[in-house]
Amino acid sequence: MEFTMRLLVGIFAAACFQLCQAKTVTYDFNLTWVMANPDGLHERQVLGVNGQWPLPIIEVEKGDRLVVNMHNGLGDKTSSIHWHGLYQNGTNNMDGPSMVTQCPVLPGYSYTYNFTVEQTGTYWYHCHVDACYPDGQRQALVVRDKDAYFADEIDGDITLTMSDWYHNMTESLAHSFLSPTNPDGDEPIPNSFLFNDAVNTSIPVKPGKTYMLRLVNIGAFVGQYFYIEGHSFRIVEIDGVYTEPKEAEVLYIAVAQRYSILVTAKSTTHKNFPIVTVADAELLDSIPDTLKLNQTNWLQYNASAPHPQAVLNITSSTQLDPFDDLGLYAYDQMELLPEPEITITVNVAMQEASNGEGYAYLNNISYTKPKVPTLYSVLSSGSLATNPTVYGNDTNPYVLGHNRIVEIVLNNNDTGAHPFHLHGHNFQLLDRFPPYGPHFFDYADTDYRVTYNPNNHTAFPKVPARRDTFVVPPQGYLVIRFVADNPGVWFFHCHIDWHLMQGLGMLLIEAPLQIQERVSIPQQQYDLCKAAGIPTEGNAAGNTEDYLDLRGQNLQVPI
Ligand SMILES: *[C@@H]1O[C@H](CO)[C@@H](O)[C@H](O)[C@H]1NC(C)=O
Ligand SMILES: *[C@@H]1O[C@H](CO)[C@@H](O)[C@H](O)[C@H]1NC(C)=O
Ligand SMILES: *[C@@H]1O[C@H](CO)[C@@H](O)[C@H](O)[C@H]1NC(C)=O
Ligand SMILES: *[C@@H]1O[C@H](CO)[C@@H](O)[C@H](O)[C@H]1NC(C)=O
Ligand SMILES: *[C@@H]1O[C@H](CO)[C@@H](O)[C@H](O)[C@H]1NC(C)=O
Ligand SMILES: *[C@@H]1O[C@H](CO)[C@@H](O)[C@H](O)[C@H]1NC(C)=O
Ligand SMILES: *[C@@H]1O[C@H](CO)[C@@H](O)[C@H](O)[C@H]1NC(C)=O
Ligand SMILES: *[C@@H]1O[C@H](CO)[C@@H](O)[C@H](O)[C@H]1NC(C)=O
Ligand SMILES: *[C@@H]1O[C@H](CO)[C@@H](O)[C@H](O)[C@H]1NC(C)=O
Ligand SMILES: *[C@@H]1O[C@H](CO)[C@@H](O)[C@H](O)[C@H]1NC(C)=O
Ligand SMILES: *[C@@H]1O[C@H](CO)[C@@H](O)[C@H](O)[C@H]1NC(C)=O
Ligand SMILES: *[C@@H]1O[C@H](CO)[C@@H](O)[C@H](O)[C@H]1NC(C)=O
Ligand SMILES: [Cu+2]
Repeated sequence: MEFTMRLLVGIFAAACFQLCQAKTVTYDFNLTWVMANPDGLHERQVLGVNGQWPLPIIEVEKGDRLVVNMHNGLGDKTSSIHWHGLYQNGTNNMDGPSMVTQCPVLPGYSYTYNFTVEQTGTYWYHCHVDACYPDGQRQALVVRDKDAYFADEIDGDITLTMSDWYHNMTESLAHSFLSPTNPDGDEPIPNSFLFNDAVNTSIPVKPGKTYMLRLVNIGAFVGQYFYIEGHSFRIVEIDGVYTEPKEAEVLYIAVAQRYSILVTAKSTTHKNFPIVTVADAELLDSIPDTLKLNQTNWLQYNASAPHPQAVLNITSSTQLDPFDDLGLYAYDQMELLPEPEITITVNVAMQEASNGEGYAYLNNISYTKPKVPTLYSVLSSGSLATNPTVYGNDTNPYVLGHNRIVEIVLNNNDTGAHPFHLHGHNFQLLDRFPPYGPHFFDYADTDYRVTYNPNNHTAFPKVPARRDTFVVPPQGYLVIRFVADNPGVWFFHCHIDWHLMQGLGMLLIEAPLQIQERVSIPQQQYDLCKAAGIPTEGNAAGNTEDYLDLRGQNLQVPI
């Protein structure tokens, strides 16, 4: 009897802990231009919030409701916010990508993002309209977790961002990038690299203490190698998914990826140790003399001791040997999903179109925005919502049945690496070729490429790592799997912002009939479209009479 009572009290306490603790965290974000000079080399206009830049790191706890009232006070630019890595389960209209799940927010208009956070770990948020977030509208978002399996071990929790940085406005760079004067699609070369939106940053630590460092690449283009002189560390989280701890010395953090590591400080107070980031020079088509590829910041044990520059005993970033994320295991032991019910095989290619501009293609389609945000096409098309024709030819739509097991095979026909991101999910990492390590760039400078052969591949891990952004090697491939258990329209795209502008993306329209049951759009969000002259009903061509008649749809520039 007493035991039963205690059990009941226990159950009640556990339930209350979940319900009673959950709170609403509200931010009012007035987007405004502000001046900043984060690298000390050039002052420029940046996209700030309430007159401030860098943007605030958003902190919530699991179960919290996050409300962000975004007002566009920029005057001359549209905006939106994507909550990178958060599932938006039931709230697809809060996901943020313009013309996918909402209209772009015009200057003078507002959009209220309002959703619950049911995950834990390290995320980030950024603008998701064209040519926007490299101007500064991006920052980390942290979901704290007192119950993390390593929580008892850590004495401090520190968020560290890294990013490429341009001195020019993104729109001006985009204008010369997507132009007949640049048929090869050479990406703009950054002017510098930032660490916590600054340079020469010191991170104070106390001897003997253990810190969780949340590393987030909030850049638009360049991956970063990361290590700390004289220290190894344990990886415990990637992209919001706890991993079995793995000792590592060097990481490669592609744009949009997150790694949380545990670092135990030495028992010294005499020295400071360089935190070293080395830009992935393989991504850069040219390297100006003025560009500092490697950066030194410090794990600071003693503010009055010297802060030495890193001593790099390498001549190229390719000599660094980062930990292979395929070698991590999900801490929750979720096993390899069974054989897929839907397999999507896509080919990545970059090439010059007939107008002389360089575009990017998945199976020869360069993602081209529809006339109606795709989510609104789902909501207005009734039973035709399951027919991909509705969503247009060049949005590259795939309709996924509810709860189906989906496999995506990405064969890279390009000589560059690409970090691919899926909205609304994380996915299991099954295979990648070539693996991280000395052979990763083997096919970068050859005419030869390796495509995935389902009958001859490396054995898949039993308990795969999961994450939401995964790098496909030059002229190699990757294979991922997930369950379509989150009804919504989800973008799958390269996270190099320049490549997204070139069309390197496609749409997964997951369980459209369930979307119709679960998602409702507040009037404020429809009004916004009206102001922008964007229809909120109809197929990709804006046709509300015949959803299978796509005449007038937006089409890509002919190849
Ligand atoms: C950062 O440190 C370097 C090397 O000491 C120095 O040249 C540069 O001026 C510093 N920049 C800033 C903004 O402090
Ligand atoms: C946003 O900031 C701008 C510039 O400071 C100001 O003019 C405007 O009134 C603000 N709007 C809101 C809704 O706070
Ligand atoms: C956020 O959504 C919840 C649940 O739908 C609703 O109760 C609440 O009023 C909303 N808050 C705002 C500020 O819109
Ligand atoms: C970038 O800014 C510099 C200096 O203002 C200018 O000379 C250059 O043309 C700009 N480049 C682009 C692509 O906008
Ligand atoms: C590190 O930066 C310096 C100065 O930019 C450069 O000389 C050196 O080659 C760089 N090393 C690597 C590995 O990029
Ligand atoms: C910090 O460094 C300074 C300069 O090297 C040294 O004089 C001092 O003793 C150090 N402090 C501690 C607490 O080790
Ligand atoms: C650089 O030096 C470290 C420590 O001395 C060594 O472990 C590493 O192998 C060296 N790297 C290269 C590329 O020589
Ligand atoms: C793949 O790349 C080769 C060599 O660049 C090119 O000839 C071929 O057309 C490409 N194939 C596709 C499907 O993009
Ligand atoms: C893409 O186009 C190339 C050349 O026109 C063709 O050979 C190839 O089969 C196409 N690939 C797909 C997946 O449609
Ligand atoms: C769109 O795709 C359909 C079916 O694949 C095809 O019949 C049609 O010709 C395409 N339309 C255009 C304009 O490319
Ligand atoms: C399987 O793939 C490996 C590695 O690419 C290759 O060496 C081997 O020849 C392939 N075997 C068959 C039967 O195709
Ligand atoms: C979304 O919520 C449903 C329950 O409503 C759950 O079954 C599913 O696993 C969730 N999906 C994700 C990706 O969280
Ligand atoms: Cu890319």
